[in-house]
Amino acid sequence: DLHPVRRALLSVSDKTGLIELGEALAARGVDLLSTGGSAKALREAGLTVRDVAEVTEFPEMMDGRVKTLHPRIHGGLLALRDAPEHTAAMETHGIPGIDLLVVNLYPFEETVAKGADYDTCIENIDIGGPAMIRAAAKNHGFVSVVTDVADYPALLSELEANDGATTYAFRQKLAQVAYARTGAYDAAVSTWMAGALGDNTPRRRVFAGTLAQDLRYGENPHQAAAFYRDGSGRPGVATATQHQGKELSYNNINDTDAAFELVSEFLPGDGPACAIIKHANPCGVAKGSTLTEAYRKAFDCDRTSAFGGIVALNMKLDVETAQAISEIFTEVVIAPGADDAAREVFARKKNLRLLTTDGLANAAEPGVAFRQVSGGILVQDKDNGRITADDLKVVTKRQPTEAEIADLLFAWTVAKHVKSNAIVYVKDGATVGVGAGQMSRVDSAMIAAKKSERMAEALGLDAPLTKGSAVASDAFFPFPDGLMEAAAAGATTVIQPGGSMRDNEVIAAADEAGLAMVFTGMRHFRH
Ligand code: 93A
Repeated sequence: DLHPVRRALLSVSDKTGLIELGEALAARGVDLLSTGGSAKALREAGLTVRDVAEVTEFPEMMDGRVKTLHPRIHGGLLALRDAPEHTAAMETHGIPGIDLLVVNLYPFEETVAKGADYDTCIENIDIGGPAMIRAAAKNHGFVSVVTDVADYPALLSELEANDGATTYAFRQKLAQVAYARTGAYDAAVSTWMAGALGDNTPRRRVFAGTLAQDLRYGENPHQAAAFYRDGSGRPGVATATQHQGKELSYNNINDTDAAFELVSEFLPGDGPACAIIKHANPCGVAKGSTLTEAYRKAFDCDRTSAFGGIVALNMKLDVETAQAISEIFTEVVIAPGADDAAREVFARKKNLRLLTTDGLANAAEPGVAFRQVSGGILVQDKDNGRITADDLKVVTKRQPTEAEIADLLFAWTVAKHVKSNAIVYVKDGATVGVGAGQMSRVDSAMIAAKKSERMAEALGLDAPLTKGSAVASDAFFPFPDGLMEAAAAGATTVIQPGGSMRDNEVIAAADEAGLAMVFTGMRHFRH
């Protein structure tokens, strides 16, 4: 299963390592074929190279759109070397056999990430490259195809170990990697085009990603894992700059994303806001007159859980807030920027990771969300639903006051980011109890209230902060029991979607308890 490498075609956009590779191949007596820019670079390094144009007897034309798309090239990649008919065709038509193809594609993903205009992105769609890669990969019985600069050393070791040949297993693995590359490439084009068209429907969508990082492990140490960038350039954990601390783990990335997506709901124009996340759920979210106040209020929701948490801020981190955060152990802080003085404070905290982003994520922006199930993938619109006071329908006798409405909307926004069943108590622009992920809404209401009681004890308060609070439920109360649980905890206003068969019973119970309740007409399940 050994196949000797006698001729190589090198056609690369990213010229990293090209000269060294060309030299190593030439030293093995490999014949070099190459396209315009790659050939030029190799020649300038003193190597002997044959132009593809010389083989095809066609010049590279149409701004390079047609260079390698020719039977003399594709025949050389596709011919079965052990089929007499194929070798005869090579002979008749002057087709040189190509044993090694080294290609990396026009940098489409990078061009999109740079925010290039439509025509520039289109021009950066590589056609000839993927065609050659797919041809060579199909013919891996004979041809080696290298699509990643990082694989050059492995190729050279393989040639070294096999006296200038490659093994079948090696070529087969390269082929598998090659199809992953062309698949991801076209997926990136399709995803970009959907965005350019403003078409965000989940139908006919495909996942596209480029490897950002191999992770040490996944959710647990026995699970291997990797992190991919989707190429959207959206501000967030995938595109953030890490200033200090060790590498983010799988769980860190997941939690940092949850924190940043939540805090991005609060535009800086509406004042400072902070979200603290544990296990993908908020354990404290608050607005404040300063960032420090927002952090402290968020922290006071559930100090126990906030330990080792992930903090997201909606504004540039300042020194005072950095000092406040430094008082306990925090895994990650993510913010749209950080003052130098704030960074100095963190520099003393070796284990803390500081990430800065280029602005907040646009919470209203449409997007697609993927989830894997056994044997399939679920695709849906990202939940970018948002409401304002105008969308609320008061269903009780008592009308909420303006201040109460502000807390209701805040609670509702937080509930959107809490795993269902979600119950969120809010007072004065800060969560005071979060009930997440319970199978029963009553239990979520009860757990959140219990936690608030415990926090009140720790803070030395006379009564839990749920007293006089606003409560949000991510989905309707199917029965009055969940609502009664919240009322028992001291909630005085309620926000929920409405739409239950028993809305009348629930509204009657709210009136009985003297609550003001509003319906949103929108649900925020999050599983
Ligand atoms: O415009 S293309 O799609 N048409 C082609 O026939 C073709 N052949 C190779 N682009 C083509 N390539 C790409 O050119 C390769 O995939 C590689 O990315 C690039 C190398 O060009 P140069 O050697 O001129 O820098």
